[in-house]
Amino acid sequence: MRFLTALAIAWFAAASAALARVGAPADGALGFQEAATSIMREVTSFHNLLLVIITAIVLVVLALLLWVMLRYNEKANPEPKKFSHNTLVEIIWTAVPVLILVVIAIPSFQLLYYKDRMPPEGEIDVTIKATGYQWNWGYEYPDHGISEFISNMIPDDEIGEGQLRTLSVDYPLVVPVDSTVLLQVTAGDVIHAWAIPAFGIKIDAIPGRLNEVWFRVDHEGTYYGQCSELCGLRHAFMPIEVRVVPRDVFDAWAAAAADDPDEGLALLAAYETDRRELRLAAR
Ligand SMILES: [Cu+2]
Repeated sequence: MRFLTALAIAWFAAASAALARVGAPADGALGFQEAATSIMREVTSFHNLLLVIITAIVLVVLALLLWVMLRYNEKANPEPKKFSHNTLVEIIWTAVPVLILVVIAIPSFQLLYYKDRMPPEGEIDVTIKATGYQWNWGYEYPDHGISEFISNMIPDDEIGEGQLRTLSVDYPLVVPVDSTVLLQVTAGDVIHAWAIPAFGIKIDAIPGRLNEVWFRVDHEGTYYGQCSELCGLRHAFMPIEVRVVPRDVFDAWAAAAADDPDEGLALLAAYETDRRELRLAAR
């Protein structure tokens, strides 16, 4: 059985060696991280729409300013006119901003409700409960019989190859690719927030309350985020790492982790090693 699992993992590692992505901040980068969910793609396109609107407004105002400064300065226009109202211009400068706000509001509310509406129960593949603590995250998979395991940041002096300082953890959250995940978020002490930029997800973790969010990752890889609600001394050191793996690797991991979390972790490490070796071999 173990041999078969290893074989299956090696095969999936081969299939996915080229596909895996890293969702993490990069030096000197501008803009958002590459979108890994439909939610983040919508966020990005809404952001691009705002960028167009903002640029257009800045250019129009700049042009108006230059026109007034050049055409109506004291030298070019020594005799100023004395009128103080122009009904047409006043209607335009009231109506145009209203129209701009409507153009912004429609996609904004569409996006808000797209994120907010939970998928029907039959479409949810995995349910996870994330609990924020001072200062780490606990993850539980109630439908897979995996009781809570704790995800701690790797200290600076223990960072290994392929790991990122203040982002990598000792036990990542594991989810299958192309599957709908329902994430329930709460906290055990103070308010925290669970956030992954590449997923377009940021949700408060509040003691005594269960918040829900959904996502569906369409690219295999490792995605990083951080606690995003100031929660105390080590707020900056409770990162979130999500490992997105093929469905079969997830199933194998879940079966192993339900017995013993460490066994699940070993399986995950084996998959990662195989994939890295294949990636190196492909170079
Ligand atoms: Cu926190």
